Amino acid sequence: MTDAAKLKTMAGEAALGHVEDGMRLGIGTGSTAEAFVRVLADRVHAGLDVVGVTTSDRTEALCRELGVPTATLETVPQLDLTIDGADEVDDRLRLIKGGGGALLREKIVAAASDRMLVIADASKKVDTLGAFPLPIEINGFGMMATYLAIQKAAANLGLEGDMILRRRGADPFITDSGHLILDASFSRIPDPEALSQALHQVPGVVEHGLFIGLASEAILASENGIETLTA
Ligand code: ABF
Repeated sequence: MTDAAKLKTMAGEAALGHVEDGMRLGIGTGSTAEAFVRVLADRVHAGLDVVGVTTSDRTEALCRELGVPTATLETVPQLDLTIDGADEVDDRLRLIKGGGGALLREKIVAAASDRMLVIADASKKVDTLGAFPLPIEINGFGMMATYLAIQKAAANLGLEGDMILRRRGADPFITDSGHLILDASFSRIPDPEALSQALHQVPGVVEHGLFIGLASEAILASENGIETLTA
């Protein structure tokens, strides 16, 4: 196992300490969330009784492969705990997510949960959000108009930078819900709340990767051990 993989497993194992018998879990996307699913599967095989609502087709497939029971948010609409990765986390537990392309389902699942626990390696901790390009999920209809409206909304907040349509090979990347993603390189987002509100005013924006007021705790793994941030 590489050092990076060990840190993800460490974070996943620490997250298991928050999982109790009978819990309804939101299960995130990305390599750290996958490390959590692997340690969770071992516990399930040892008798832990949980059900997971997954945030992507990819995580759903992994849960099925490893024998972690899953349900949909339609049948289990209220969750006890969501465990998910992040691309950036600040000391107020504000997050950038969506590098894996699953931000819409991740946000719906996190919002349906009593608690959201972020798991990551410590390199994801930042003073100011924004070095990681902000993923913005948009409807394909009127894409150029939406692009310009986002650019204007951001400029009104003093934010400028490239916005690039995410691709998978030669084709646009399509999310599990059939939308497109713009990755916005603002470098620094000093007021994430204002940007979040402004983006929600743009009709073509389906959702964005700023997660504010959702995470209750973060487990950050480094070679020095686990650091825990709480809201
Ligand atoms: C998901 O996976 C995302 O919201 C975030 O984009 C990404 C983090 O991936 P990793 O754990 O592989 O760094 O949680």
